[in-house]
Amino acid sequence: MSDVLFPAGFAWGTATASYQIEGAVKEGGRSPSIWDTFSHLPGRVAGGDHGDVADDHYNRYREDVALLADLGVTHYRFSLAWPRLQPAGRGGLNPDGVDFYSRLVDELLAHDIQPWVTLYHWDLPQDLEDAGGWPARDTAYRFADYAAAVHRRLHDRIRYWTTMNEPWCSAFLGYASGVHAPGRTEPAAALAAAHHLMLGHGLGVQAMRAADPDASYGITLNLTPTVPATDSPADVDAARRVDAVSNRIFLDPILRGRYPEDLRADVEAVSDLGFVQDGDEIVTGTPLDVLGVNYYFRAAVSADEGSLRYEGAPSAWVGSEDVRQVGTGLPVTDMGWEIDPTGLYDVLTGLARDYDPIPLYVTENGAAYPDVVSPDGAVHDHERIAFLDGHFRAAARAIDDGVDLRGYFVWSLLDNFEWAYGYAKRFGLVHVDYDTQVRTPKDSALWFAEVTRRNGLRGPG
Ligand code: IFM
Repeated sequence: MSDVLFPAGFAWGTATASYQIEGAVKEGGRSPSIWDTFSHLPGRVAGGDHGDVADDHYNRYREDVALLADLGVTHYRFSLAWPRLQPAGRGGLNPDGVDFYSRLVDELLAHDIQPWVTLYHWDLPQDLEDAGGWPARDTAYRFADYAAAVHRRLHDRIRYWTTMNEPWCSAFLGYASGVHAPGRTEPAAALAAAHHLMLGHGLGVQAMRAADPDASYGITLNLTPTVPATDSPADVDAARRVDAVSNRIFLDPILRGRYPEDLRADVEAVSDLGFVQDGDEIVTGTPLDVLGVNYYFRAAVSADEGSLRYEGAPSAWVGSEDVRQVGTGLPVTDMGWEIDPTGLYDVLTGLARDYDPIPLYVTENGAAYPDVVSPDGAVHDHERIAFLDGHFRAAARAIDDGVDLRGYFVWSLLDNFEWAYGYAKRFGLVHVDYDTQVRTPKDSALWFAEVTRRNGLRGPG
């Protein structure tokens, strides 16, 4: 039986985000972000953890690029810290911030690795939150200015630009359930935040494309295939509603230039979406070159009293607070997320079926496990290898079935600050000892290097 091979030129990479790895929160003129503030509030992050030091990537980026080179990746996806580049969230850029990313980019290019940047991965300058945050329309304009200014300085060497990472999390975990920074629990504000994230995205793409039409522009969405727990009409409708407020609330304004009608009805009691001004949906629907897909799990949902998804926190599913997520009995990762590679296949083929053609990249997929360094000095993370192997095969099946999938980024290069879970959850291909900052490539890193080298997997799909 033949091996599973990916198309020639397929992009293999790993992904990280600034606040999760950089540390150095007070170095080089960086200002506080909402995550600095939030993580230092008592009880918000497990273990009282914060990103003050994280992986100290700011000072160790050369070592980390060498690790990437050992993985044989063609691309590296990382995010730019807005508070490092434009500390006040407006005005001129901070030369030290530009210099840091410029050095990182040069180091990557020297190793023949293409930089793939995300302009916003959740670290909003605190000054902008103080001025209203994402629920305030002005933040969209601030983002577009920031995007244009950074692009001006770095587009000569960065050819792949992503505006936002997972705006669903920024809007609904940040402003509805409050389990992420800034920790607000205001459902109507969360809907406004979602809109302004998309508005900022569209304005940012327009500004960057005007300056350089030849680079690649896109956005990354976390997409969660949602299925009813039973075939009862109530559960079937719950799945439709959660799909609307999780997936289509972004997919439709971005890929079709209009909000889904059923979503408008679902959230009516919370908001009339009066913040959507004439012409906004043309901006959110600004044409893109790629769509980034982050996939972790499928959600089975049931209509019930009160969402149990985020224990103790209000529901992130605005307008569908009666819906809860239920287990289906599949094995789970250390996050408690069910392992379901067919969900990735369904997301990719569903996009190809339901929307106009657009090149797709899996910009994140990976798994947390409680990895330890063994007495032999290695990290034997066989569960992660099995997880990735299953998901890579699902992606290959989607390509075979006609999906225009161009690349795959594993989350994550390094163990890092996993937001409200702090350092308790390890997603890295490379283990990090947070006391010593020693990096140890896990068995999955060695296995992944073999995948990138052969551009595929041993054995049939
Ligand atoms: O760590 C996060 C990342 O920042 C965004 N996507 C999901 C990952 C795992 O939770």
